[in-house]
Amino acid sequence: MTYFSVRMRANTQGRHISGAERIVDAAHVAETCAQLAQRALDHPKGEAAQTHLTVEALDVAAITHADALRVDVAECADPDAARAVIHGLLAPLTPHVDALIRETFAARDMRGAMLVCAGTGARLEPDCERGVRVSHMDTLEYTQATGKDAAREALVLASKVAAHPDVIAELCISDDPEYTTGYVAHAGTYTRIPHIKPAGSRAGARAFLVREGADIPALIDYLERQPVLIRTEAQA
Ligand code: PML
Ligand code: MG
Repeated sequence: MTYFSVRMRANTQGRHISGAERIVDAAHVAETCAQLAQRALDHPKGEAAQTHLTVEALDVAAITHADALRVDVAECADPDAARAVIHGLLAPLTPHVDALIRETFAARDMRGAMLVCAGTGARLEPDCERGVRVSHMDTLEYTQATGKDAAREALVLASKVAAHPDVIAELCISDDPEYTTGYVAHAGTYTRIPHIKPAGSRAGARAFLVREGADIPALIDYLERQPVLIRTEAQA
């Protein structure tokens, strides 16, 4: 069977509004294009002025598979409690945890994720305003998605990222002002963190904590271009 990567990115006067993508078979390409185009118009950051859709046939032999992370939920009543959970999860992994958390909350409208060296705290991506956009991933079995399904999509993305041996952990705060659940992914677990930011906040970004000495061009190539299908629990 032929698979297609269907990708949408939308902006208004250069400001990133929305991006989403699927990997689907030929029978689902048209409806996926329609759903993603509609999403760019419905985004809480505003109706996008420009929407770009890409449909790309994939080499089936190049597609790899990975297991979904295990999902856990932290008990957090407010953003202070959420920060304490994030700190508790990431502090054992890097001496630069405070800067990592501060920078992730300070970022705005990035298309992609920050790459942060666990050993030095340095940013590793070539364009720090844009970040590295994780692409070419979906669940192994086709799942019907009518609108934005943030939790499902984030689990798929985080599972692809975590499958790379040079990524130690991920911190994610949605840049959607109305979406206040974020997560930390580490050691096979995706910990959902409610109330990570106040409703209405424009804060939001992803940061990947990367092993010191990692081959960064190879890691970026994997994150941006390697097609990966994720086995979820239902498919195991
Ligand atoms: C995003 O908006 O891209 C990030 C969504 C984070 C989802 C967290 C969750 O609900 O599990
Ligand atoms: Mg987003």
